[in-house]
Amino acid sequence: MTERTASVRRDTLETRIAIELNLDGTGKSHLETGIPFLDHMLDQVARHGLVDLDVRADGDLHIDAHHTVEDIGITLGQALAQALGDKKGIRRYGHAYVPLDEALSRVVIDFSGRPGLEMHADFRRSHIGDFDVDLFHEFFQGLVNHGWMTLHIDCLRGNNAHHVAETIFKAFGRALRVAAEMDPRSAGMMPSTKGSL
Ligand SMILES: [Mn+2]
Repeated sequence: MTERTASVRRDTLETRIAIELNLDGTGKSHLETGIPFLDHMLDQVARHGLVDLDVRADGDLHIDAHHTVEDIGITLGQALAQALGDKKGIRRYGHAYVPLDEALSRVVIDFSGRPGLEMHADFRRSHIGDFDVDLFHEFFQGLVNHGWMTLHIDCLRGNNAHHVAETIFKAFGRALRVAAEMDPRSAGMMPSTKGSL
């Protein structure tokens, strides 16, 4: 099997992001985004997605975390698209339910070739530590726009905002693992009657 890896650098006047991704990894991560809570969430994606993920960001955090979080989403989307290549032989769809104590989230992925995000998660706090919960939507919007994927995120219940966020990122990792996995039964076929994704 050819290596399904990506290396993406994205520099703007607001942020400089570098991401290395291996879809067929073992869950190793090296995360230096400058935003500890985002590092904690990306660590969940790597571990539960069994992808190797290296993310380094140097963003304008003196303003706030908005540009950096959004641009990491964009760059990770680009890395996913690059690593997936022509998508021949992948499962394409993946979903997962992940609980953490009282919180439960469901994430459904389709590497459809079309950007689309449905995110339904109510947070009972505006911030987790100093992390603004609005930024989760910015992250996933950037990710789907550049990863050419349909993503449905539903937090079904949960009180604790840290738990809610963690179930979303863990479920995303699990769903990613399934959707991006090579299906041994597919014989390298494109998982679409259209012939391309
Ligand atoms: Mn945690």
